[in-house]
Amino acid sequence: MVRLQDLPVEELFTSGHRLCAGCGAGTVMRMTMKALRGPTVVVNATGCVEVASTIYPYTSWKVSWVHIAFENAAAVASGIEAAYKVLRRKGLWDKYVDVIAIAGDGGTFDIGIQALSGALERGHDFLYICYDNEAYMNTGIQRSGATPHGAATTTSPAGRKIPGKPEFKKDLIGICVAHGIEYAATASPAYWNDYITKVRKALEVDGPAVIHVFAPCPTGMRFDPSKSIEVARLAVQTRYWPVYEVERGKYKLNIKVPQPKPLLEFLKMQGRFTHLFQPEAQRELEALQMWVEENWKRIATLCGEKT
Ligand SMILES: Cc1ncc(C[n+]2csc(CCOP(=O)(O)OP(=O)(O)O)c2C)c(N)n1
Repeated sequence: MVRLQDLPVEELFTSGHRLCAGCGAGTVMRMTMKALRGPTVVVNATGCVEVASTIYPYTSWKVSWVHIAFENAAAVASGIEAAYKVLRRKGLWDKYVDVIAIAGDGGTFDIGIQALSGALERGHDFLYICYDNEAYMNTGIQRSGATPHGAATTTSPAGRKIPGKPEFKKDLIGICVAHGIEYAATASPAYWNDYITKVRKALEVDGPAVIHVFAPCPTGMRFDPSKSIEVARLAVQTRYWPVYEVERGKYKLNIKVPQPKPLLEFLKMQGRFTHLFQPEAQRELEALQMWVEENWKRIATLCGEKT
């Protein structure tokens, strides 16, 4: 586990970007850059981080950075990794360059998943980070495959027709692990040393690695911007967001939560769940609670923990 004093003072993701106050993804990017081990190329799919960090003629990135389409972060990262490999083989380049693909949940769970699957299957040596704010936030809070059951978004609005999103969240890590990759993990910015340690570990893997990190969004999840890290911590402490890693198929729970806080504490902080507290939405609330419980049990069992 890294310690604060081990981290570089230099900021490679700088201030002055246009992310919203309290943006969890911004904090995640800053932390990510603290884990680098040498020359790095960041491949950034369209999304909040990309649109808000590189408004021409400014940029917050002090590493090589390329903007690519919403759907192909993993494909472009594959190409860059392969190009460096060829240059090294031909003796035209001697340095090792890390490649990090960064995309939101929309760019990962939905539209980028085939590119991600292909890159994982081909075994490219890169790190893929999905920052998950649980909706298509920069285009106006539309639901994604990562939006939890019951959450209100502009395309799953809570009203008389539906009480928020009817479907449940996809198991991204399960999908990635099924490709037989060496390293996959979840993380939360409230546990900064766990996250930064994982980024470094994932970079050191010789092959593809995936990190799925929670990114609280005050604008889309509707909470006070000063509470971002509190929301990120509550996600873990209510067992909503299990923090674990999978190394060569072996699951390990990194943050144990022996005495979970009530899920309601996490839900009540966020405007996207307000309607669930009406008597007529009782069933939706229970369904979400059940999902959280079952998901925790499933992960804990895979990790060899008692539930
Ligand atoms: C093929 C395609 N469809 C739609 C869009 C419009 N678009 C750009 S970003 C985005 C949503 C991004 O959502 P997500 O990946 O979750 O990132 P966030 O905005 O939440 O950071 C959409 C729909 C696009 N750029 N390309």
